[in-house]
Amino acid sequence: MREENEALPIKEFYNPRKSNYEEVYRKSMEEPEKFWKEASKVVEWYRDYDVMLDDSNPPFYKWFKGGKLNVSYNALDRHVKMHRRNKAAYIWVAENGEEKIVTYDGLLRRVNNFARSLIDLGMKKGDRIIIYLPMILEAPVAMLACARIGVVFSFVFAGYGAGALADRIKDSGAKLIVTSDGANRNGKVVELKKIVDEALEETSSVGTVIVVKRTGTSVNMEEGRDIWWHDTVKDGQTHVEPEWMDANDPLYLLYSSGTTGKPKGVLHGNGGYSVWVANTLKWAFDPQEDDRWWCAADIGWVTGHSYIVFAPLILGLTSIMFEGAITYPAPDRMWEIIEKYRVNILYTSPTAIRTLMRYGDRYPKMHDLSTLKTLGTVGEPINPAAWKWYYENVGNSKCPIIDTYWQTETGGCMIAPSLGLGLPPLKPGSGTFPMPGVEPVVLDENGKEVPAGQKGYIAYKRPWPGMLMTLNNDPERFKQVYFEKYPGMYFCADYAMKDQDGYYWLLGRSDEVLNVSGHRLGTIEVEDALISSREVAESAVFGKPDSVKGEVIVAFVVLKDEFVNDREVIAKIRKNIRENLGPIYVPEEIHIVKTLPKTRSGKIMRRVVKAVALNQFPGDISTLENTASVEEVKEAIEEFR
Ligand code: 6R9
Repeated sequence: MREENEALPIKEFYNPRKSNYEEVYRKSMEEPEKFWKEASKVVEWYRDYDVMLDDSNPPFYKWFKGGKLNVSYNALDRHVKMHRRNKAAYIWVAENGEEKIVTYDGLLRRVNNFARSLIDLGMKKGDRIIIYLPMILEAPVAMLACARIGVVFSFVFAGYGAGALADRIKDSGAKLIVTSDGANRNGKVVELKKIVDEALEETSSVGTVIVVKRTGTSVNMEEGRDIWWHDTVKDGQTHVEPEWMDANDPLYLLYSSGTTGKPKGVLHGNGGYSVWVANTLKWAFDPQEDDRWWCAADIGWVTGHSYIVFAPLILGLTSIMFEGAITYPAPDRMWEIIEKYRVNILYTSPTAIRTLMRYGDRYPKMHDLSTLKTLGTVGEPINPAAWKWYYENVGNSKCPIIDTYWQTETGGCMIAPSLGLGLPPLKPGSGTFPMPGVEPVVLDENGKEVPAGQKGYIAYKRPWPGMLMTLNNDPERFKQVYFEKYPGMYFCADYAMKDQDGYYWLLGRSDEVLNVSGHRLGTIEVEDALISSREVAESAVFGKPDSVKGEVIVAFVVLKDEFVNDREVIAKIRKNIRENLGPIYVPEEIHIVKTLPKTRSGKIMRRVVKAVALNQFPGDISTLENTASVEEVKEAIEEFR
């Protein structure tokens, strides 16, 4: 399946300064007490912990029990006291190109001022609020202000609609919402406040709505409920004493991406989570004091929480924070930002890379990308063709690609090359090895470890500090979803393979498995093969019930621009798969569409394609970005019949 491995030399990015990955990893496995004592010093504790890990009530593990700290103190005050007072915490770039630089001192001031407002509005430790904001500075300010006073926030991505927002308000029991009048997206305005108003019609817990003026869109302000941020938050110098939180007090609640049924309210804590995100950023990316770090995710997703807000601030880094879309106003937006702000480390997703790749090599070539040292990806398996394009055209064949595998539930990276500890030779498409403290295992259906080179389910044999504490309102589901399949282990619901050299290959979700003539095939394998065809940009594959074979494979593909008029294109794609994967993998049907249904975080919603194509109920589509794509899928199927 990953045929391009052979053609690509395995790159040696040996980092002689740091060549102790094996030693560090071994220590984390054999002497965890010592290891975590050291690693936990990445944050400053108000009170040291007594017990590294209380595992007396599995799977409700308590890391760093007895320890007290405050995450906003660690993200801000600590740096202001040291030499980073005037260092930029964020270089914020608006969609229209406007920029703002906020220093650590400036960010602390803003956080204190907003924390004061929250207190004045009656918010106190343990209360829940919703943050529904676009990529503006008020987003990290609000998150950190909550962390400062012990309010648990749930950030709802600003691309969600009213129904999804209402579900999250209800499940979280939020008392207050922070939002904005509107959000800029692709040159248009999304009326966020209006969506909040709609959601609030269905819910009853929210008493206050704080509205940031961002787009100047006219909004309805309900007397006694809605207040403007600029009227409420005084821009003075106020000090709000950090609330010293127990390591296992909750920090935030984040609903995980809706690829299955009802969203899960993943709850992360203060201690373990902050130790985990800061260390994993250091281990995986090795950022230096003066580096400019750009995690190009949206703050509304876990990647943004961990690697735009908490980890980089705890480490005292300078981050780029970008409001807009990477292809607006032109497909070179990302490259333009890298050149203009001399970005050193870029962390983005395979979807973004494939999107930009579709526009061709000339866009990255228009810009000086020579400041880049390291490139990262996250969110889905990266197919070798995209890896190669990223490596050659963006990194100029000199930047290692840090492919980070993790989940909302894991808090931070779990499997990724450790640049900070001595990078291993890279294999395109493999996340390489586990982070220190992570003990993965690839198992068969019955919990038996599968031999090297064989595919199985990935699970973790021991808890790690960044793991979710529970699911909101649903401890039973927490136990059942993650700990029932393999008792005593965390089940990821992903397929993986460990190769002869010990490298991990993540092969997609196990919950979308195909069974063709008794062979179990991963949708990702077929999709990888499809997008490795010269002609194909994106694809979604699923199984259709078949009376003879059990299931047959159906594929929906988006073609690269230059192939849209090629009459032979389907035959070529078929041939490519047959040659690469074998005849059993050749889709029975291949439909060409212009776009595929995606979640707002860019994940293709295979489940929706399948349901629409099979004329079934598509389930929850609240996370769907482009509804027009659904019509296209329908039309393609009708035409076929
Ligand atoms: C961080 C994030 C988690 C799911 C996960 C897996 C897929 C993420 C990946 C990857 C292969 C990678 N995934 N990173 N698969 N290689 N580097 O994306 O969290 O939105 O919760 O998604 O994404 O299937 O289980 P989340």
